[in-house]
Amino acid sequence: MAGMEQWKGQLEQLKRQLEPWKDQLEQLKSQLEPWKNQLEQWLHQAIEYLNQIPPIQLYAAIAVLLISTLLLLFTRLFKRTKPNTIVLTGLSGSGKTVLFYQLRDGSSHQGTVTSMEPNEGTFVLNSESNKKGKIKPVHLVDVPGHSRLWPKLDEFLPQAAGIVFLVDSLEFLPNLRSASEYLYDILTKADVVKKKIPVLICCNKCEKVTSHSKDFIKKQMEKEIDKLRASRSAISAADISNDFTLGVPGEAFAFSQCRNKVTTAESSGLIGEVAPVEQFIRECVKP
Ligand SMILES: Nc1nc2c(ncn2[C@@H]2O[C@H](COP(=O)(O)OP(=O)(O)O)[C@@H](O)[C@H]2O)c(=O)[nH]1
Ligand SMILES: [Mg+2]
Repeated sequence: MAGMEQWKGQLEQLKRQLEPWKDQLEQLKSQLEPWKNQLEQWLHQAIEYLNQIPPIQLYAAIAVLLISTLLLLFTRLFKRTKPNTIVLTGLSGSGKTVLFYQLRDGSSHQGTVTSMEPNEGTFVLNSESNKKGKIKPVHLVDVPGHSRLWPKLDEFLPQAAGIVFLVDSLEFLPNLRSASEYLYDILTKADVVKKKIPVLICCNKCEKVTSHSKDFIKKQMEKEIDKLRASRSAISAADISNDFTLGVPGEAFAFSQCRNKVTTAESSGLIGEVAPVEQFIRECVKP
């Protein structure tokens, strides 16, 4: 019983404390009164105005408003889900790491990095850092092209907006077979085929006079992939290791037969001739 009394007392106290607040609220209410009247008047005017407009015009206006809001929402949603990952890959020694730093910092960081782990970063390209306005950053990953690490590629492909496949155009012929095998595997990946992820075959180290041209490299790789296709389709019947087949049956393989866009370019990460790569990246990830 005593507990109850105490409680009651506390409640009384609280009530007394709230009293001044009540007054203030009352005051605020009276201050808002003229506003309320004004608002009511406006509302009245608005309704009267609306009554004067022919209904068709009114419906049209509402429809336009609705559609534009929906469109806005839709584009927002769409934009957010668009991938911005560019995968930089190719055989070891083709110049991925140098190119990565060249794109990010505008310098090659010669000899400071020898990592088997992917280099990864999200940034605005160095060449764009002086541009005004908001530029969408690119998520660039340097995926080592060692067979043991190929699963790494699968990790990044689902979010890839584009693939830069680096080829060493100095030491091209000794690596032709393995580079073509790697490219073959990329071009037959389900993600790449279904999402039509663009691939840039980037013939790197082009500043050297002894380097091979992109046309030569393209032709040689097409020939090599054509050979691979024949041998692999013989295996595939029993053991399907590739997600998709390449090219048109009965025709010599050409990159133009791929469902995704495959283009070639020449670059030199070492001396910073990377404009074609930057252009490719910006075609895949709109700024
Ligand atoms: N001449 C020349 N050498 C390059 C170029 N890019 C990279 N290299 C050299 O090629 C070697 C391998 O480069 P790196 O970026 O580590 O290749 P990664 O294994 O693909 O990451 C290094 O000795 C680089 O200095 C280039 O554009 N021109
Ligand atoms: Mg590297």
